[in-house]
Amino acid sequence: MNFQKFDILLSELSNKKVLITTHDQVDLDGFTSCVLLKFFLETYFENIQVHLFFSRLSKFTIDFLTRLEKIYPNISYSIENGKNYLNIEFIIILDTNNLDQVVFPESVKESKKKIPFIFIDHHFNLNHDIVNNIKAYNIILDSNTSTAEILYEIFMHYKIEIPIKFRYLLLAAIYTDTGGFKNANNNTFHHISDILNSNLKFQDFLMCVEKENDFPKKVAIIKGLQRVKIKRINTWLIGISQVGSYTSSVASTLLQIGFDVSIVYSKKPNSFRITTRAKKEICLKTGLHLGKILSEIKEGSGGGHDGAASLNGENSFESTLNQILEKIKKTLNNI
Ligand SMILES: [Mn+2]
Repeated sequence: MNFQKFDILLSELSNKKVLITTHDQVDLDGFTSCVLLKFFLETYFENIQVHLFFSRLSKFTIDFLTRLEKIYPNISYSIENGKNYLNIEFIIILDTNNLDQVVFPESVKESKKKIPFIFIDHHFNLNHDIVNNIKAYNIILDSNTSTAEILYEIFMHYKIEIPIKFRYLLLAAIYTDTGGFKNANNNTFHHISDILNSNLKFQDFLMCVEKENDFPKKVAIIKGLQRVKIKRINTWLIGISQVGSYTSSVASTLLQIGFDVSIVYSKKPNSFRITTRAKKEICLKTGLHLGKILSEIKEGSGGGHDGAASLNGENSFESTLNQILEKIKKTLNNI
């Protein structure tokens, strides 16, 4: 990470009223990164007003925080949604670099003032120009397995101690964003080994993060498996299926049972979502990058990583699905 650039950003932020936010349906990586950045800025600066805004937390995030608070009653992450977000002077958007995935508070939406913003993220980025985005200050490191690790490196660099409750969050963010370490790299484990200390037992943490599948999710996975269609390209297997919700759980399950690539979609009357997953092996051997493929589709708004990406769209479902499949086939056939 380029800390010279980050130092300039920090000098820009001093004495400002800053809003920190993330993508909608906030996952643990988005949540953790926001909470940590707020804590960092408030520790680093004496005079800064930092506000957090979460549009909606995902069910998994809420469940994790609830389980953690039951085991460790002293751990409390006060979320201050609903505050007034007037006169915000700078916005930092974490864990996404796609404005379509961000829901801003009403007062920010209505504000006539042009508020500058930056992204801190670990998803593939096409480096487009966006109005009010100060591109030079964006921190987009797609070699990191989570945004939380970018935050972790910031704490290390400025030698700020991370309290135990934030270590739990860091662990949870990294664990979930790497699919239980399946997509981790060597750096991920260096970070994890630093984060775990004598007060934090990995097995205690696992109890909070692992839980029995809930019923609707089980049904979605079983239906998704019943409906799966198989496409074979050389020796690679692509699984395509449809469910009402839980597209990402179904897509991950398809990889577990033997597919190399999975495409799972869910259709609503006026919108659709396509979730894709690929095994690390196929990405490394063929150069397949699902995030890149999905971000190139003009009909929808998509992006992600080489092995995990999703797209939301409103119309042209059939042609979008075909385009994705064709692009995947093309990559696999080029080998
Ligand atoms: Mn993330």
